[in-house]
Amino acid sequence: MPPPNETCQFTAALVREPSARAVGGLRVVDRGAPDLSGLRREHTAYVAALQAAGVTVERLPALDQFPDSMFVEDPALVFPEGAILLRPGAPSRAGEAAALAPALRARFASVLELPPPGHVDGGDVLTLPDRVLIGLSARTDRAGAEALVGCLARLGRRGEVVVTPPGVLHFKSDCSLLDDATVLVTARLATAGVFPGLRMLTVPAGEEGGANALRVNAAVLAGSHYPRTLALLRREGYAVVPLDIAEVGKLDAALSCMSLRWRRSEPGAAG
Ligand code: CIR
Repeated sequence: MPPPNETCQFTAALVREPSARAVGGLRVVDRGAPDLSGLRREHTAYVAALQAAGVTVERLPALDQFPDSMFVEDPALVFPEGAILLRPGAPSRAGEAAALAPALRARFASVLELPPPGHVDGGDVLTLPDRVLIGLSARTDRAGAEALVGCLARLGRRGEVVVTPPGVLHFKSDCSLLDDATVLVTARLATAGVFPGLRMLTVPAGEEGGANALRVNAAVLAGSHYPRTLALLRREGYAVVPLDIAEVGKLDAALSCMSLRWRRSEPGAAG
């Protein structure tokens, strides 16, 4: 019997259209400049995959003043019980949380704000069934992570501060939750001891970028450029949906970062 999968059940998602300036987004690793029509094509296919998985997707308009704003996962966290506006760690992305605030306030009865002075990117935050991991990184500092533990407690969730492997942009660049009992991880994160009690599937060497997959209801969205990771997931019985992420990959992004996803808690509730 497949493991239970409550944590990756989603009914709703927010995405933001890529800006015409998205090609100027941040890049730590130079894999060449992305192509705007390719970014738009990949984003459109991603939205279609979320919809095919049973999610109602709402599209927010592009924001030209924030080239990276299509990566809507980084300025906020969302849960069935409420949302948290974060403080992204890259100066060029700092204003994205305020830009997202009206959309979240319209959809969630409770919207908390991460208090200053620390910083957290949503890409560093992995929600597990019983706790929320917050990876320290170049974008997420100790003050931000500890403040986030406080915000999570207000929503009834337990936060735990962990460390992102050196040289990795975001904690979730190296891992994803596949179901309530299983994480997909890179070898360098598998040895960090941060997933006690969970089964780990390790992506093959050379396919580290494949660790950022996205379980949505019955589907696992995964980068089509990682054939051995796709084979591993299929062997384990997951319903894999391969997606081209070559252009977003040039902006150090993959699959979790292009949406905020949540499960509407009960009929009639906000969100
Ligand atoms: C950045 O450096 O912030 C963007 N170019 C990529 C953000 C990707 N976000 C994510 O993986 N959560």
